[in-house]
Amino acid sequence: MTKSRRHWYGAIFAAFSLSLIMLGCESDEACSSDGDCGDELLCYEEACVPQCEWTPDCNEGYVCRIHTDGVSQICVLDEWPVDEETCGPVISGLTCPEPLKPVVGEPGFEYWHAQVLDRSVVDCEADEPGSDLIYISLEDSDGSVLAYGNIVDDGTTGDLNLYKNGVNLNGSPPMTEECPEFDDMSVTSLGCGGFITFEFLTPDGNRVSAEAGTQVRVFEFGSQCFTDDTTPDEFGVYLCTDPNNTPATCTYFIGSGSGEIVALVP
Ligand SMILES: [Ca+2]
Ligand SMILES: [Ca+2]
Repeated sequence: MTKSRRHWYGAIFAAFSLSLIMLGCESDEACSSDGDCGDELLCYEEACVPQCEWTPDCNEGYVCRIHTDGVSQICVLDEWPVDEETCGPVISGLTCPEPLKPVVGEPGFEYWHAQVLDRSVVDCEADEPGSDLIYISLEDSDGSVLAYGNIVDDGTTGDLNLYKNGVNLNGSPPMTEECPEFDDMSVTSLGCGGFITFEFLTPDGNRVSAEAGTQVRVFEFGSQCFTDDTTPDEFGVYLCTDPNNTPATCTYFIGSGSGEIVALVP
């Protein structure tokens, strides 16, 4: 989609969202399924809400998130409270959102997929849009790498995103564990509101599950790198409760932040 067309859509969405608020649709128009809602609207938490391509399409205070159908994207209220009880055992450099659809994993649950979801809303049309992933790894509690993330669902966004071929996120160790040159072989940018869902592969190519006590490290090109020319990005890390990887189940929030973070698997 061209930049001007995106702006055009954004304007339409913004106007549409405004009209919805004026009509009270987002809070008052009850629904039990998508079919109950008008054109361009979908049913979320029993209210009709507008669709979106990314967060800039939504009104201020709203973010673009994947719908429960696992395909569409909708504007939902951006709730980002800092609450240790809600956040759970995050352990390193993290801030905490409230998950879109909280799902509590069971003790001892094996998670086969993790999702990194971009939360950037500023400078989304820059040439390094959204969070810039260098690698994601699954580690034991001592920080020894068990496996690296391999893309299973590519939800990157942005036609202007030049860094989304994903070759650096194929389950192989990163070329360097330091900050690499910022290029499309070393970095995959999610695009604003974009996401990637990962499985974890050993060097032999075997899948590994994330069990309680392991930790997920996300190394994003952030303030720990030479970032004079890059904008700060924020992202959330989620586990998927469906072992067959239905994207809509990737809602179990375990951490968020910018740059390099480590989130404990509860
Ligand atoms: Ca970026
Ligand atoms: Ca970045």
